[in-house]
Amino acid sequence: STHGHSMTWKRYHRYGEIVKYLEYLALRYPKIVELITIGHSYEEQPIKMIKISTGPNKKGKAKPAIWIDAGMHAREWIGSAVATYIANQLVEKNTSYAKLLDNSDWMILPVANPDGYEFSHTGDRLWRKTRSNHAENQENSRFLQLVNHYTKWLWGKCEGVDPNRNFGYHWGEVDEGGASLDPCHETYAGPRPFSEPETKAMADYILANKQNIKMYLTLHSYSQMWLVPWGYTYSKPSDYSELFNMAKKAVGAISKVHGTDYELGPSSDLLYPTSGASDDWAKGVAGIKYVYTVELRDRGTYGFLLPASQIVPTAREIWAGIRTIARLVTGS
Ligand code: ING
Ligand code: ZN
Repeated sequence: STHGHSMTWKRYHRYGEIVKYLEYLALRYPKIVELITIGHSYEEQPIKMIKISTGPNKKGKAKPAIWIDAGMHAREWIGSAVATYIANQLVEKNTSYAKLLDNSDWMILPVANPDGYEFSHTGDRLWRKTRSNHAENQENSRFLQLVNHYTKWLWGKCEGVDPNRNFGYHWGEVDEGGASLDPCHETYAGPRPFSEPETKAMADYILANKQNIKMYLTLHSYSQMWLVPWGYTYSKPSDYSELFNMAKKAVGAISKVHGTDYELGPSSDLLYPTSGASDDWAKGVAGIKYVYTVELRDRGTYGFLLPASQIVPTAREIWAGIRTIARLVTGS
């Protein structure tokens, strides 16, 4: 195209096209966009993100930052599309967001699980996990290895780990319903915390920047929910009411755009208790105060197969919600 990239937000894009768009942004807007490779996936694809910053504040200090990741679960394509839409708004319309960018930096990782994302395009559209193989090298009995081998051959489901059960906070505590220690299960937590290069790369980058990150957002789908920690327990963090009230403002701003309703509450209540999710880790270990998992459209009509015609409306409403609270969190 004449733009030097192929992003349209009218269809879902492959990982290569998304990376090309990030590269385009860094090349075209070098003063405000930094392209960062935080690590490599199991299949050795580079895991790329961008940092958007108009520079240090007037006192020469780094600005408070907002972190957004998406595409942790392979089949949840809408999250990655929304993440690149937000990057597009902040960078290509930076003059409209001058005040916001005066007061905040943004770290955007559109595809946290590139191997899974690609496999959901080429192999199994409903793939969720990473693409690693731990079943083979586990200290299982030869019998279990044999069973695993044939289960895998029959079902092809034993590869990979659920990245959103692989983070190192209360990891592996919940082993029922919401998480599993069975490699062939959709919510397999992995052989140990951060067994996946994808979750390790993300966590390392966040830890290295944790003093600046004021809000951690992770985009998932589907069900239209704005989830507040904790996931691993039914009890609430001591600052739950602050997190809840901030989230209420996001949900209010979302509904103003097209009237879309997002349910608000703790993930353990609204969905199911789980352990090893990234939001719990971001709060419990990285110490970031405002931490949310956002479950995007829809409520199940199309589910994971959300039509591409809903990318822009979904992105517009979520961006309204995010920028509203980003201003409050960073004091813009
Ligand atoms: N949902 C999230 C999942 O990882 C979630 C919901 C997030 C539960 C955080 C607990 C903690 O299962 C999807 N759709 O992935
Ligand atoms: Zn998900």
